[in-house]
Amino acid sequence: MYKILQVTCTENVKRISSLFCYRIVLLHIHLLLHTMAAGQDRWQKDAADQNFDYMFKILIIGNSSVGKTSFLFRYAEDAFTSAFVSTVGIDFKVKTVFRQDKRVKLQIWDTAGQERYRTITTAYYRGAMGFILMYDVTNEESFNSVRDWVTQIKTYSWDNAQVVLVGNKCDMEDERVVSTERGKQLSDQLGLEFFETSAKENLNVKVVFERLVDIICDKMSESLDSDPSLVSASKGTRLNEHTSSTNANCQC
Ligand SMILES: Nc1nc2c(ncn2[C@@H]2O[C@H](COP(=O)(O)OP(=O)(O)O)[C@@H](O)[C@H]2O)c(=O)[nH]1
Ligand SMILES: [Mg+2]
Repeated sequence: MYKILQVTCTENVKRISSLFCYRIVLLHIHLLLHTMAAGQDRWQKDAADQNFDYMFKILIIGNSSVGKTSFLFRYAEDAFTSAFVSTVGIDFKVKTVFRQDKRVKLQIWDTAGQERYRTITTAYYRGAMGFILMYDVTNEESFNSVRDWVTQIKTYSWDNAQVVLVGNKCDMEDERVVSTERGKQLSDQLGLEFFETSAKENLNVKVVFERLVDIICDKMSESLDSDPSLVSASKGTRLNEHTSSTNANCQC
């Protein structure tokens, strides 16, 4: 009798736990679909807004927890939260900047968890014209990963993609392990522009985006000067189709 009761109990526990697991899986699928639907909606809304001269896709990459989401949040919403909330799903924000009378629409993509496994897909890199490659000045490992991230960019993005190196969390002076000099030295070796920033204290955040836009514009002008067919032919360029030929000579 005791044995029968025990078996029944065990089976019930199994049934309940499998039901519980099933519900968790359903919840995850629901969340994923919701995130994708939200992304899709935004895509459609953004695509409909044609009021810009150029559109640049920018990616923020770097190890997990260096501050990518906070950096984007600070730039797009002018806010900061110290709570660590792991990025879920696909996320991007759109911000329009004005550079020398040109409306430049930035579509800024935040890595969504994949950075932990360094499995950011080619689809994510496709069409990106600029990268903000971020490390954390209080985290040696994130600094040591910078070269790997550069390799990823070289492998998956188009040749003209522009990159700036960013050492974030420069407000945490007491916990700093990567000096400004080492950051500068690495950026020189890699041929990248370099900034130290703080998403928390809002230091250099806007500067980084604006500088990256300027670098992309300069590169576009250079490419056009040498070969005007380059811009329309390049797979990564996301110029507005309605952009006139005079506009295409970005005067940023
Ligand atoms: N002190 C300080 N903390 C930061 C800064 N940027 C991000 N953080 C914190 O670092 C943690 C990870 O940030 P998060 O943006 O989620 O990193 P991500 O994984 O690269 O997206 C969070 O607790 C943030 O509040 C910064 O500039 N200064
Ligand atoms: Mg994040």
